[in-house]
Amino acid sequence: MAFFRSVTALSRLRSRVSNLSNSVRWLQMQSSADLDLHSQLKEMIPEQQERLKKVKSELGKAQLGNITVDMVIGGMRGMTGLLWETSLLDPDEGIRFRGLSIPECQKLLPAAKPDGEPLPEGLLWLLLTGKVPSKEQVDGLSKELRDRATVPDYVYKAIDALPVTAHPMTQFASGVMALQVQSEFQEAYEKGIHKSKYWEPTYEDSLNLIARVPVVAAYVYQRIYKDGKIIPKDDSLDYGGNFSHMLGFDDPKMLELMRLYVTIHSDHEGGNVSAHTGHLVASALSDPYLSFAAALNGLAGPLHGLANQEVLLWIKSVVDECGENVTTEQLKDYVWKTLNSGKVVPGFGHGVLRKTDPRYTCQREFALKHLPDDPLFQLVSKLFEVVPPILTKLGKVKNPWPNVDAHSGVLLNHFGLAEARYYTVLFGVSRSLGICSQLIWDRALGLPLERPKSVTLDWIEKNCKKAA
Ligand code: NMX
Ligand code: MLT
Repeated sequence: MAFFRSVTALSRLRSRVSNLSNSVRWLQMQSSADLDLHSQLKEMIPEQQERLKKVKSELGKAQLGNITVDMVIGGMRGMTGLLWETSLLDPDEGIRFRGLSIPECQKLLPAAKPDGEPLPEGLLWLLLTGKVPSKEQVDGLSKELRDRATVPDYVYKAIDALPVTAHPMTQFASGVMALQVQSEFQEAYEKGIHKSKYWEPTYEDSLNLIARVPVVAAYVYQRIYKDGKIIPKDDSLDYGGNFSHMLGFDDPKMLELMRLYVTIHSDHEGGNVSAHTGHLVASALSDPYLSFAAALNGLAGPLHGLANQEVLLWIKSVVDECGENVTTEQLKDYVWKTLNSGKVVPGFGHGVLRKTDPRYTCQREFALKHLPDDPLFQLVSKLFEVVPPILTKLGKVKNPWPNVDAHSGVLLNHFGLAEARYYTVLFGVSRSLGICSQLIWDRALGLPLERPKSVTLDWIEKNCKKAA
């Protein structure tokens, strides 16, 4: 019997491993002897350029679906129109970063400690190369990012020129624009760089930008909410850990939360507002700073990244009105009150996802492990039960389930980062990893200017009657 049990267990394990290895079959686990990130990319680019050429010549005329008037009027929902290499979103399963789901990333990417959360640098390596890095490679990249993390004085002065009451995203995006002064791409372009070399200064700008945005973001936090003093980086810490440290939070659990946070918010394929904006602006050969600042301005909208701010403010308004021990009935009434006043329930719904966002699920697991008794976490859990049936009842909401933003605020709040208006800045820091990784590939593959065709209502009325 014991023999059969162990055979069954072994075959279950084998099938789990083979499922995992199927989804990552093209990924390579790497040894510390492998090349550094820049050299790896240099080696990969000619292969990928050939691959793109082949796809164009062999599959260029393949149809990817019909474009309907509904799609044109309805925010291009369901219309495939972008090439985005770093991640792909499945409506039911959620995001896969270069083929790896979030639980797979948690298993495979190097962590700061045993069984810890993935290091965002490891994810950056994965996004850029499609390969899972070794711990040594990730440590090397952590150091490289720390070495690049020097922010010129005029960036702080540009932020200081704004009233301290300006929204944190306005201050952050202004800081990113000020970083642009050091763009190597812009300088190289002005000197006449050959287009085959565009990716090199784009890589430099991108790594510098990724390294510097946590410093700028931390300054914005200190300026608005603390005494305005800069907390210097700690050379013993990784990217996510250092970001938490520069914000003034050194609890080891908060460091782990920040690693998870930066990893899971980094990329969500190409069509979301921030990624798409970054890609569009970059397609005009705008440098990574200009492109990323534009992306941030999209992220700052309440239907996109600002939803994380809206969620915590909304949860706090529930507590203000009904108290922490709000009953299910009170909660239902509050949700209906929100809907009846013409507002959305923040943190629920999605343009593509049709199930609970796995980024919500992994944050819930983090909460169950580290803060199961937190009253706001318990409220978030209650909302998971109460909100979806109500949204379903409305009859028009395509996805009643919670998204990434429904959960992040209560985790940050638990560790003392309670200033909800700041939350989208954290999302923005993380998104630099995804947007910049794809931007380097845009340049390496020589992707063209983005310029879709638009039409007028007149045009639709005149030309679509027959088709209808
Ligand atoms: N609360 C109330 N109404 C909603 C919600 C919601 N959470 N989600 C969708 N609807 C409404 C939506 O406003 C639309 O109404 P109308 O026809 O009157 O304009 C209708 O349902 C159909 O919308 P969908 O096709 O289901 O969703 P769509 O793809 O247009 O929008 C979101 C997706 C994410 C913008 C939408 O679900 C929403 O507004 N959610 C709340 C805000 C939010 O959490 N955003 C964060 C998304 C994740 N992120 O980080 O970016
Ligand atoms: C994102 O992470 O960008 C959001 O979930 C929105 C989206 O994917 O459209």
